[in-house]
Amino acid sequence: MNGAESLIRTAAAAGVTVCFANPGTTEMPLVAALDAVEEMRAVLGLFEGVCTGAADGYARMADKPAMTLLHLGPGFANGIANLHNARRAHSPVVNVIGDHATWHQAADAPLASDIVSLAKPVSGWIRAARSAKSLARDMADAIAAAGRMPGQVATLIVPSDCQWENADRAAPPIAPSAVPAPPGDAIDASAEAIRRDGAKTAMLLGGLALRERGLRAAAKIAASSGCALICETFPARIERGVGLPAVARLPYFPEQAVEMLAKFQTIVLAGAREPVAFFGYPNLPSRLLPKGCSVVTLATPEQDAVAGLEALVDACGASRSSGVAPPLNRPALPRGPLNAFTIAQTIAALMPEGAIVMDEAATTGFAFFDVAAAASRHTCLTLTGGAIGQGLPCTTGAAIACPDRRVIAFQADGSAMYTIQALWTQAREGLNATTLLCNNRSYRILQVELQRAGVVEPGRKARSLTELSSPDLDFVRLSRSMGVPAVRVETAEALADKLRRALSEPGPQLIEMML
Ligand SMILES: Cc1ncc(C[n+]2csc(CCOP(=O)(O)OP(=O)(O)O)c2C)c(N)n1
Ligand SMILES: [Mg+2]
Repeated sequence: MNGAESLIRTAAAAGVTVCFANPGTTEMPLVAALDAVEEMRAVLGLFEGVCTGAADGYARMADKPAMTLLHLGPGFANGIANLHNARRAHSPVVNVIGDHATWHQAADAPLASDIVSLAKPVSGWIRAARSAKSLARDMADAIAAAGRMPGQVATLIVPSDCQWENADRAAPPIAPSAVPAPPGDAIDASAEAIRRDGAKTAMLLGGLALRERGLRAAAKIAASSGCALICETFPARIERGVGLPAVARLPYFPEQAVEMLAKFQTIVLAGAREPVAFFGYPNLPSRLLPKGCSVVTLATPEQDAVAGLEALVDACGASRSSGVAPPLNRPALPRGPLNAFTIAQTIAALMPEGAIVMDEAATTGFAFFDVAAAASRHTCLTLTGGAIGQGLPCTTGAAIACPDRRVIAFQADGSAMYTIQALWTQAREGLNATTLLCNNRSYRILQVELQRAGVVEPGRKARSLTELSSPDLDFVRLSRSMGVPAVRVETAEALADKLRRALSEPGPQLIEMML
């Protein structure tokens, strides 16, 4: 076998069985090797940001990495924004980037570039392969470095001669290092703070703390101590819905976040970082906690927050408290015009048990989190790193990771246009992905930010940079042209009708919601 085949066989043996690819000439031996390994699924993305965002969504749902296959520096660069989101999500992703043959690199051919420099800001692990014979081991190391959730982005650069020259065999899997449990004194300090400050304490939950086990443990602590439960503003993945403890979400705008946090004397961080404002604004703080508030770290995002919370249940003597949430009434179907509330209620009323909702709805999404607490059990994924264009790719990867679950992309229009070609991949792969497209014909959030900056009457140029009109986008035609059936709706009643139908049929569909 050649180096390429040894790499793909090594990946499959380690359980990495999906390759989101957009290859070129420097990856041809790897492309050919995919056919030699039955277990490896090859998924074409028509832009590298689709591949990297899909790998992120896959990792969040599968708790293991997929690989991407990308073309030299420029191809990789196209995928960086969604790798930035993956890094913020602590998602394990293995990038394999083809490069010029080792002996061709000195020639500085047109596609040559400094791939390592491009990879550094988004990768926790980087290696450039040196020979075909060591390539299998390089791949095993990359997969181990990427780890599980919480993991990291690992980037392996593979010159084409290392792919086509002879190799001996695949490498056996290397177990990723275990996610470290938080130290005992972190648990003691958290227990002491909660005992001391009771209802003046908030636990800020992030990462694995937002899975079912973490939420149930946190709910026991809250029930026994009176402490508040708040989740980070943009969780990578949170389990939600009827029967699960509800948590408040830290608001996006710093004024509102400061207000929510003002009454607390102590914050216990469980898998979350200390909260900071999303942006700096004149006269607003960077840190959001009130002056004098003490910060106790139970578990960092890199540590096992579930183990920390479960140990804290015992340390607080909360094991007999209830982690069971009181029943909530499922939202009723609304009537009338489409807006953030009627859309949120319709989705929450109709989404099936086990749905996965990727929320990149931006300003149309603000009502959804609270309303969806009363929906069927579901998983919510959000835009961890703020780099828009993640929603449709992440949906694609989540649908590949969970073929038996329905994935709903709750998707803003401007953000959709960055990676709209993910729809084609959804059609080609026959994924159960339903896109609910919020067409407000604008970068609405930027119009809000202009107002916040005191620009009451934006000028012609400022308006033109925040309006998505002239020409209007037609998402029904865009979607159909990529093989995804689509309809347009203008009322909550029509949305309910079309959504019910879309959710009952296999394969992807798009519903364009006119706001
Ligand atoms: C990669 C990237 N480019 C640009 C931005 C800046 N940005 C933030 S929100 C936004 C527009 C969002 O518009 P849309 O998705 O239509 O949502 P709406 O605000 O209309 O609800 C832009 C351009 C960003 N966050 N990330
Ligand atoms: Mg918009």
